[in-house]
Amino acid sequence: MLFKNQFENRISEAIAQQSNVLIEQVRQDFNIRKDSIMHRYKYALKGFSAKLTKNQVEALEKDARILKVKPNKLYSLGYIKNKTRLKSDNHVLKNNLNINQTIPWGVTRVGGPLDGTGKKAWILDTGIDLDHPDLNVDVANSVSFIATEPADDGNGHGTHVAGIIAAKNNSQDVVGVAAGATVVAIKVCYDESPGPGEDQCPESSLLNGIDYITNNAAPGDVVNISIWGPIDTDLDNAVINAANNGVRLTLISGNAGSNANDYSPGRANHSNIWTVSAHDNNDNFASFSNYGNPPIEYSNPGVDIPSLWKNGNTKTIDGTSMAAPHVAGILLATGQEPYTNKQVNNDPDSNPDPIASSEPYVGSPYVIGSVQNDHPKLDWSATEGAYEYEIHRKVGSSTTWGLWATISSTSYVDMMTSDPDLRVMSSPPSSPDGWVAYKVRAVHQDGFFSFFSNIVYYELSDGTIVPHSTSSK
Ligand SMILES: [Ca+2]
Ligand SMILES: [Ca+2]
Ligand SMILES: [Ca+2]
Ligand SMILES: [Ca+2]
Repeated sequence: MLFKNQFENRISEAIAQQSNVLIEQVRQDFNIRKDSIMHRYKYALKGFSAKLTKNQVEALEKDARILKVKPNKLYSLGYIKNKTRLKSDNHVLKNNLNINQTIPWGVTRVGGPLDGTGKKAWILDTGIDLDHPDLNVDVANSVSFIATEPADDGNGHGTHVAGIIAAKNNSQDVVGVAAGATVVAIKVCYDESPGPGEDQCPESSLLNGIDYITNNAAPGDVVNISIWGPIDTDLDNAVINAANNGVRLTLISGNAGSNANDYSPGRANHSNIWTVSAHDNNDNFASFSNYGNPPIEYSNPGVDIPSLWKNGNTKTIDGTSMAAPHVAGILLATGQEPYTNKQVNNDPDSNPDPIASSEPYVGSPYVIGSVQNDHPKLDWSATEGAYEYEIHRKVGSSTTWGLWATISSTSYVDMMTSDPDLRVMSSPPSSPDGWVAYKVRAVHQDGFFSFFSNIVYYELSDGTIVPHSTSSK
């Protein structure tokens, strides 16, 4: 049940209190029992959910204060439930991971692990394993909006999402993108599906979770919702209003392998909302992932993702559920919009989603050596994302590379090596430890480096300088 005059902007405690008064008036006017009211919404939307009789519904619909009365919808967790796995069985993985900490490929792919200490992520999900040894859980702020179940995760999905964002950097299990960040469990989904293939996250609980974080999350916090389902403009408006109140949210595109605009809440757009599709460890778009720009901002790792599980365990699963938390971790640890680090292959919408990362992609130069007026000359093509280039050099049999020059052009003649002493340092030269050797790397304007180029070295052969190039980069 939603009231007219929904919020469009920042909500004050006074306005929220007005909502409370309105809910109570309507409750009394229509003789709705107090214990029939399940959820009261006052920060992201204005209304309540309740068990109502048909007569109550019909009467409420005629009331001038009321915008609409509608039945509850069900939403899904965004992971692939029925995938067959051989070796990544829960216990096998658990044993392997307990010997040492594993750095999941997805964390590496997005430039992690980063330090998340002191940052906070709110996770609307099946709850979180509140005493998982690899997590810092804010138990005091954790809450369940599933009346019959506590915030402690009885499923595993919410703990998995929490681990991707914030697993501790220690000697066990996995490490998260924003390692050691604090996670808060907002339970909005039942532990178990009511039946095979059935959905387990009631919209009424989801709305209450969004309402709660709108009031409780602080600027800089991030909220992850790895839940998807049918189009619902009230759900869309709730996340947009949370975003209007300064909350940053990461959402999933969904797992139908179809248009993301057909699913809420991921279809909602706002500058504080990031909707995420999934790719595998070859940057190939995941076949199950929904697509479409908008609403999708980024693609991130969502196939074969190891993370934490209920009861102190670990598990490897797939889904756009696993992709969004990678963006949440970047937002949390860096406090800024992610960099783009290449883009996905085979995006079905032909508009390849950029891959979010804490580091920009900086293309490596490939250097071609030549000789100009008896001096070594280096040439390379301008590389993607490069601001300037560093030329590193070593001479003779030295094993030490040193920074030789920093330039913004893509061509360089080393006039200094006209020194005849340098020319006779090696006889005969052997690659790449010959007379003089060079390698180049690109520098992004924010200080990130590319990998080094191939090595170009020069030898003195019968009195002539001859360039050689290593074939590999
Ligand atoms: Ca760990
Ligand atoms: Ca969007
Ligand atoms: Ca536990
Ligand atoms: Ca796309």
